Amino acid sequence: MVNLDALTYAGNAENLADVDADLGGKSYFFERADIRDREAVAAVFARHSPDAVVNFAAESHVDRSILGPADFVTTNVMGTFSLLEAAREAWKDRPSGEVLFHQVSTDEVYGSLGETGSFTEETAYDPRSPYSASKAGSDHLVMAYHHSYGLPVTLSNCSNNYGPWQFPEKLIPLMILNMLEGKALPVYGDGKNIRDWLHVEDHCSAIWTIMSQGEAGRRYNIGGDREMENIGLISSLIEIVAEETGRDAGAMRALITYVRDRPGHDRRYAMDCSRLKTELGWRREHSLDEGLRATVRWYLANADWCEHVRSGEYRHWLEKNYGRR
Ligand code: TDX
Repeated sequence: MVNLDALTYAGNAENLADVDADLGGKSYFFERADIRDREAVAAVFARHSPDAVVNFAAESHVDRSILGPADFVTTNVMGTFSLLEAAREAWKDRPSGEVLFHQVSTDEVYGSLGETGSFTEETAYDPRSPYSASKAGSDHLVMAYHHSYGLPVTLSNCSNNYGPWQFPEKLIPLMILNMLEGKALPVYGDGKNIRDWLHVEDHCSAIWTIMSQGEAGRRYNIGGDREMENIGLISSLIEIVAEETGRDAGAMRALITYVRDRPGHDRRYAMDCSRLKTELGWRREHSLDEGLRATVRWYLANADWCEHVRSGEYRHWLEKNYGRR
């Protein structure tokens, strides 16, 4: 397995230090490179001759995309393009059953839902943030490479992930760490936006299921069937942190601070995952209640990691994002 990563602000070599110690140089290889760099990507293909590519690489944070869209367009669109070109060239003589390009995407490309309904794989793309527009663009390129060049591809659109190792700009780790530090818990708008939450390990098992059993040229929705209003989720986290640490839940509730809404904030996402469940038999393993508790415990047990990732750049970002709200 080759891990190609540019290690930008949210990347951290420490996350895979254990894997590197056990398997590095044998069945695991780390390549520091930027997917926008076509020569570097081609060189990685030449060195390792991969049979499959899983494109996890992306600028992924919606608020960052609103403040500075350029990296989203270049990394997500042009970066995916350079991976596709490398795969097309490297695999031109390979039968389609032997190689696969899997594109990891998001529910956000489908736009925003009202109070009812859910996104299916037939829902038309309607992205509304620079982030989701850049993911939509890259998804279209992936499908175009399938139709135009016969590249074997699969694509997955997943709902919000949570779990260990998540960079604390995302809602759940940000809230946990701010609770532990007695800092304000910034809730955008009225706190009633709805997200569907899935544990990262369930996301990975779904991707593996699609790669091993899915049909080339097809997209698959992935979700947790677990919709929550943001404010409800934050309240659950407060209860869990109180139980796990003995801190006063009332004092943490007093930290909730309603701030100006995210511009263009999508109201609700919900995924219809029946294709993945009925055709490929996938099921999630983690319930949200158990997964959130395990996540809180992980952040409590990994204070050093939290300190390392909350770098100077990260503090600067928090000032920029929340300073104007
Ligand atoms: O401080 C906050 N306060 C707040 O109310 C933050 C960081 C978020 N929110 C709200 C905005 C969203 O409604 O919480 C919800 C979740 O926010 P994020 O963690 O920023 O996730 P979201 O915007 O929903 O997008 C995430 O899920 C889909 C990922 O960042 C995307 O990469 C993924 O595609």
